Amino acid sequence: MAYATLFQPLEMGNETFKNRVFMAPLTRLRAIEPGDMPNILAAEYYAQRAGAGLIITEATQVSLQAKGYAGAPGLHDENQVTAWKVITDAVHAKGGKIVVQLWHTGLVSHKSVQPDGKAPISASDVKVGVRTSLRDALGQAIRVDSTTPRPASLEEIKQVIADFAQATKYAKEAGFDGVEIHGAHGYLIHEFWAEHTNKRDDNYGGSRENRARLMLEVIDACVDAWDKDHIGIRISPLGTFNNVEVGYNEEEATWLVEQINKRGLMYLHLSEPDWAGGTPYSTEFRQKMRQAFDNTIIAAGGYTPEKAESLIEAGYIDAVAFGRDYIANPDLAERIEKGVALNKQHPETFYGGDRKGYTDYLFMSK
Ligand code: STR
Repeated sequence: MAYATLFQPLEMGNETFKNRVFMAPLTRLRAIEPGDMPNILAAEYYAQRAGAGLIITEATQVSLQAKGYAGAPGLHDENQVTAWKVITDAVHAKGGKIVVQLWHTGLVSHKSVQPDGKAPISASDVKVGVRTSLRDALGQAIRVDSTTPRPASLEEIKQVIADFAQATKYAKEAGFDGVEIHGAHGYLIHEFWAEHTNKRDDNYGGSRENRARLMLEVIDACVDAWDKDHIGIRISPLGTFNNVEVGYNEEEATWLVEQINKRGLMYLHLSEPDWAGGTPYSTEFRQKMRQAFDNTIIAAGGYTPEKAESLIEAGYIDAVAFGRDYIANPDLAERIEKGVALNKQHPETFYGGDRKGYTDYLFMSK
């Protein structure tokens, strides 16, 4: 079972990536509080996975206000930059490449993790019925209903955009190979895009142009802060995760990707609906995505290597990102290439905890 394309190098931005088996962004909720510092174990965890063509980090806050989960790290102060530098150095020392995924969690947040104890911001005050993960007195992850959000003021929207730009500068300083904007899964940027959660009547709501404005302004600010060759974006068209997108609209999704395409970004990362039980993309929709976007398309969501290989060969995608398989297999790319069986996953250690289920999954025996 030799793969013809999965292990071909890929040109993206100004760089060459050694293969097309990428590590998807994976929240692990092991960051240190207070301070939202990546855990020192994260250097070992990511370095173990340096065989991936590209590592996309766990989603990382652009500000204190962006926080929604206890244990997700931030990239909004110099201490965090110093901590992330240890991680990027460890990955580079093993010949890997790593970008940081930046998010604002919007309505998924909870007032207890907000800097001012207020309700989290969103486009509007729509409650969608979603849960987040906080920590109890012993530091264990506990699931809690998110706080009903309040509409962001225009000043707060400006600040969010500035925070994404500043985090992008910090990412460069911390030695990352780029930045991925989290525009998917019902977090803040997606909440502005989705009609279900955006009831605004100003320039940020109503028409598709207005609902896309936050996403596109964030992209432009990040490109200004670094350059287009180091910025990618993840979106989840036709998905309904976190109860945000309601109803499929292929035409609007295609229009959005066309607007993103005008920015000439390093890549478009599509989180497909399959992983969360949604309807798989049709071939026609894949064709539309490919036509709308000129640069690299990364796909993720319940992929097998075989499916990835055939869609790369058909020309619809360029690379695949694996999530849960990368949690359980530090050497996933090497295993796929050699046809070696994968480790068993332990979902009870996905979120929170220590090295168990984090840095202790075994490598294949040589
Ligand atoms: C959804 C997709 C995404 O972009 C980021 C995350 C990270 C946190 C996850 C979340 C996920 C799914 C729902 C989870 C949450 C942590 C707690 C929450 C698993 C994968 C629940 O248990 C309801």
